[in-house]
Amino acid sequence: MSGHGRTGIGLGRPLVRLGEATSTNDIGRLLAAVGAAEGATVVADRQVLGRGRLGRSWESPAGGLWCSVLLRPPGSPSLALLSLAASVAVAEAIEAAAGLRATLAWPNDVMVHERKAAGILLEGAADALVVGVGVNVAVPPGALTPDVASRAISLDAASGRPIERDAVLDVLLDRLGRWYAAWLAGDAGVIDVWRERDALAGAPVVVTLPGEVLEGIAEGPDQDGALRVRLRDGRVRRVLAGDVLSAAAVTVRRSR
Ligand code: BT5
Repeated sequence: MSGHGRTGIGLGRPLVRLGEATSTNDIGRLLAAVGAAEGATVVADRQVLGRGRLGRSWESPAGGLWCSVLLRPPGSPSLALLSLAASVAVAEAIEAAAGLRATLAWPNDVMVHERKAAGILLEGAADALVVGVGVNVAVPPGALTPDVASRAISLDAASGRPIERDAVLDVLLDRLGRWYAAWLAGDAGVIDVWRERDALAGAPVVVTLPGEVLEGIAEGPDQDGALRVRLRDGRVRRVLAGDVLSAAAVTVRRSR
């Protein structure tokens, strides 16, 4: 059974609403440290130090959904698969709340009209996990730096109608609760659902790893959540962590 049918784990209680935070993941980690229950959620109108992966920053002006959810899975589980499950939950939430088709770019970009609508940052916090989700719900392009604005998209602009941040949050917590329950139960069905949304399947990609750059064709995630990249000589490399960009995106960047 996949996360679609399963009864979800209730998330979003308590719900802490802040006007401003450094990063909602910071608050999520604090909640973890003081023993808050699984499902505790923080949402901020703005983040002044929003972060992405690998030390990158996440621009978080007013109008977006910037939130973090505390999870307390038992044992030491596979975070790669949980990260994919969270991406699927975000894509489904965007579709349900805004009526937009959302695709996924490994490991955790959620794309609408081939631009980044949302990102996910999973962090360990003592004996807990914090799932940070950023969605450009109603972020005016002028509120982002030009470089980010040129690759980002907001749900209201993409759908041509106003979208409520809390409507996205409600459905996100529901979808995340279902996919989290499926993942806890060892259900690897999320891989197939992820693959149905894969924006990069069959596309030429450039993968930047520490000390190495791979060029090849993306073949989607394997059963462990690692990205399979077919190199020119036919060999397949599994990529566990790194940056994946479509070759087209890299060409655009190089031509500047
Ligand atoms: C991510 O990182 O995509 C994870 C973003 C997670 C943000 C949430 S918001 C709530 C919680 N609290 C936090 O502090 N973080 C989480 P990564 O794959 O590393 O992508 C980062 C890159 O996305 C940046 O280097 C920019 O190029 C781009 N970017 C920054 N802000 C953006 C935005 N608002 N919309 C689209 N792209 C953005």
